[in-house]
Amino acid sequence: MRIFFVTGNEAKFREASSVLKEFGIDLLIDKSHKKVEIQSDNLEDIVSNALQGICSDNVSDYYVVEDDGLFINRLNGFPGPYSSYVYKTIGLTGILKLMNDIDDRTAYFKSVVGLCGPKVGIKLFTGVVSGRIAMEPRGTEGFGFDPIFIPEGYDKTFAELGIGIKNRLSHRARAFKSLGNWLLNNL
Ligand code: ITT
Repeated sequence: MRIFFVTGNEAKFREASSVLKEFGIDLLIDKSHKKVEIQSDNLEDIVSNALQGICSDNVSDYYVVEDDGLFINRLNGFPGPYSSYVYKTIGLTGILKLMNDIDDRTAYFKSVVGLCGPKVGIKLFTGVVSGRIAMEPRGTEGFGFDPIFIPEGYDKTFAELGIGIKNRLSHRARAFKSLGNWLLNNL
């Protein structure tokens, strides 16, 4: 089966398509629909709302959208749903500055993936990976906050570990795996 991923982020698309390939699902990038993002501190609401703008009653294809956030515990979950904006404005350096003098550097990434399509309505799948914020950016692979995120059980950042390991543990891999399992059992 094939599914369209409505996203402007090709790195997200590459990671997600490699996960779904293992389920025999072809993921195609869809740049013709727009992912309309409401402002909310809840990723699930952002995803559900975006899907309502994509899937009408007589939709004939399956679509997914995904919204993510990096949640830093001692910053009360900041940047969370504002991660994209914070990445573009203060960036990695800004986040590291906010973490100066903070000992507890624990954080997690959360992904919410939403599916809509014929007879499906809207289904949501989530994935979380815990870890900590590095002292400085390290590594060249991946995208976004990967150079400053060290997943639990490792000493290297996602940008150092590379996509092979990232795709075994990441928030995105977990959310898309649960989508893949659901599709295998229900469609
Ligand atoms: P869409 O077009 O799909 O919305 P986006 O890049 O705007 O793509 P999100 O709003 O879902 O993506 O993600 C928010 C930001 O969080 C994103 O721009 C990255 O900076 C960061 N992020 C998300 N997933 C990440 C990951 O796996 N590794 C590092 N940073 C990530």
